[in-house]
Amino acid sequence: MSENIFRRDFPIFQGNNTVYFDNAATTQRPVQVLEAMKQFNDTTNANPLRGLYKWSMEATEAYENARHAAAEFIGAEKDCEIIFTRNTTESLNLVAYSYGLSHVKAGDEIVLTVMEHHSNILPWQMVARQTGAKLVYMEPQPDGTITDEEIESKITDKAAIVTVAEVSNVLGVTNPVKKIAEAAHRHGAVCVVDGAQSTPHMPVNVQEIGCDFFAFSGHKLMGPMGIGVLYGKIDLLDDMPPFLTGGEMIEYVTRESATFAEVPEKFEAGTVNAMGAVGLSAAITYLKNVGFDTVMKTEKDLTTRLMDGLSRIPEVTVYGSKDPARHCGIVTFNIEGCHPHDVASVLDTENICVRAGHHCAQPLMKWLGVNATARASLYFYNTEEEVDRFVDAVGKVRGWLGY
Ligand code: C6P
Repeated sequence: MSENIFRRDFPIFQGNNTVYFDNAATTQRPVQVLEAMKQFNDTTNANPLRGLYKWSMEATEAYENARHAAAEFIGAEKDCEIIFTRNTTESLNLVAYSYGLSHVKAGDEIVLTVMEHHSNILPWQMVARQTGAKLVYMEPQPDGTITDEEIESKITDKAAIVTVAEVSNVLGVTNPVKKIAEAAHRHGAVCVVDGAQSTPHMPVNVQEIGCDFFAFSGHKLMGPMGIGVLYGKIDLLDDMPPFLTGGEMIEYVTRESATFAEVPEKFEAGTVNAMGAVGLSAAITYLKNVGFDTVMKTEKDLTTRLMDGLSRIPEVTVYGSKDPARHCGIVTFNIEGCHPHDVASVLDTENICVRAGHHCAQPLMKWLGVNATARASLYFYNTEEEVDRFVDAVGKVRGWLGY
């Protein structure tokens, strides 16, 4: 079996035999990311955007360089279209509270899919509740595909917002975001893409997609937790009210009122997460050096091996497409007669980490006709040996649980 040359970069994998198959929840961090953050901490740490002394100005420069790296990573036209947030959830809430509440009206429709993560459902439920708009759900085919007919029938002139995950965190399927953005614009709506699960696995270009907003998290692509990105088209961002207030997001403040700084500062209230941004930038560099060709090929090969293995266990049901290439390394399954929480706990005794539960996608669970599932999610640093250990252990779970 082939050696995975990237594993040696990850301190957490050294000196143990833990199989980490929960990469859709969060990824591990290579030493290059940790070192970039340590370097910032040890040489540059100061509050950015405020001080007129060397460290603060260097911290500002490091923070703005990270903004440029994020802009380049997703193909944004301008650096100022990148707003740093805490994570995808905060990015989506920013769009909902700021754009949503100021633009959506009673009778409008907010179109989304049943496979959205709760972080891309709850903010829109809030907008619908507060404005009198209606939520309209696009339904996938059994293999997870959103068809052209579904797009055309659900996105109409009533749509004000159309929002979709580029990759589902449960089915792993990639949604036709470009077609969905085009349909949204044809009907005068804006298109919001949740890129939490796509950015770690495939090249993304927001201008090619044509979306108006795009959200992702640093920790899902080997960066630190606590740093996320919201991309927005500058004309829309300029026109939006602030989401949170205070700190350097102001221009001028009187006792009664305030005027606000330009984008992106307008949306970055309080002290920013500069060390997180530096870590995210290092993660982007690391990911680029690995290369998306390698990421996608490794994930496809490992997923093929994993799905082949599971297909030989009669009691296992895998959800979504039968094609491993359409899973982005995410394989969601159940074992007949076993609760997924028991499956995850038993696998843990074999040092295998998978997630079990509703995966923050309860409307999708309902659509699948289950309460919960187990989920293995791979990344390019996983290996064939790990897949074989996982398949072997899954084959024994029923026996271990007394069947
Ligand atoms: N999904 C999972 O195990 P945050 O937590 O804000 O970084 O990301 C939220 C989020 C939004 N959209 C999608 C498609 C996601 O998958 C997630 C996070 C993790 O599936 C944790 S619940």
